[in-house]
Amino acid sequence: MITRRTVLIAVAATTATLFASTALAQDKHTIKIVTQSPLSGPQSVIGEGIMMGAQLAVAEFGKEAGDLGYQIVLQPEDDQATPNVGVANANRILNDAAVLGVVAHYNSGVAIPSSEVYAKDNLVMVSPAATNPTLTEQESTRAIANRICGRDDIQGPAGANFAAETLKAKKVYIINDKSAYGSGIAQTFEEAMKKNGAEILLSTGVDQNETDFSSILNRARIDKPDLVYYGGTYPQGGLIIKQMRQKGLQASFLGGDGLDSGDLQKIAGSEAMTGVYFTTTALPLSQMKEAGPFVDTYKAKFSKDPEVYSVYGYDSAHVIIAAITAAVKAKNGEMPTRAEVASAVRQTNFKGVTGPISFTKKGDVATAKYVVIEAAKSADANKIVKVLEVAAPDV
Ligand code: ABU
Repeated sequence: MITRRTVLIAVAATTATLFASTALAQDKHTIKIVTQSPLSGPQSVIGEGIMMGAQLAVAEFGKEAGDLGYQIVLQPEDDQATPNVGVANANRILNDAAVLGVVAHYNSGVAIPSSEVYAKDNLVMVSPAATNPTLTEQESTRAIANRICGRDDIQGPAGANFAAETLKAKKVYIINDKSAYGSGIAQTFEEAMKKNGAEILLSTGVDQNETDFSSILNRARIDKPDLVYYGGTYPQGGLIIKQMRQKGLQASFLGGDGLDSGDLQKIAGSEAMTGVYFTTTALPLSQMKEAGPFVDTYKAKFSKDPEVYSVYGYDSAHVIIAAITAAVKAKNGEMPTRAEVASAVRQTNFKGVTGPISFTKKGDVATAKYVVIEAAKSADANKIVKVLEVAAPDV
């Protein structure tokens, strides 16, 4: 039977709930997600793209945590594609208790030492693009280091198989930028090319700030390699392509996903792009089935086209936001610890825009795509030559 007393208790309870949720809305706990990527310097086009992708994810997926009383905010940091800067930022970030996850880094050479810092306090990182195997092979960072892209111990040999089988490359020049990424992928490419019976005429490193490749390319005019392979990123790769063609070298040019930027053609010049190929761990956005709404929202918000790694920044942030939300729910609304968020990230199992996302025990995405691209005069017209889907090694 409903009595006056029952009604009063019900009204009081409703008022208390309303009051509590209003107070919650006015005084939400802040949880920070940091992006660390190059926001200045030659690789800033990619770094900004990753940061902007993460920004969209926070706007879109932060609402559920908001309903639970937590406001998720994004804190962008500039690692300048430089290991020392990434590590210094990582140490500062680690001291901010509000930070529960990091979308980082673009560069493997920055990701690997920075991950050692994050691991000191179980701060989880999800990399959109760092492909050097060491990132997920080192025991010391096993609990916190994750990536949603592929690995160079698969990407390098995939490039070598394409070079041998399709380009029929027999005499090869290999240049790397001495970074963890560039030297690592060049090494896996070289080993696979030797197994394929190719002759390596030159294998050498160049400083990352080098802009004049005359001495190598003058030698190539005499040696006449049929392929130049480059391990490094698009700002320097674009210059090598441009200078090759200026010197009349028509050899094919091949590199890894460090070349996967709309700026490659802008730097090399569209007329230099014949015979240019790269492997990457991402389908072009135009071919990614679920990317339409992401691309439209990105263009509307930032008035520019996304880079392919922008959507990997978006999915990386989505992984962390979903893990934070799940960890808050698991604790009945209490603030989760960093270790609990790291553990929840490893339980991820959803379909991102980039594809299905779940992680191996090492933190690699369970299955990654490896794509061979024939670069066209403009990035919009790049052609897919081959797509492989390969399960991550998890021994
Ligand atoms: N994977 C593309 C280039 C970034 C890096 O791994 O260093």
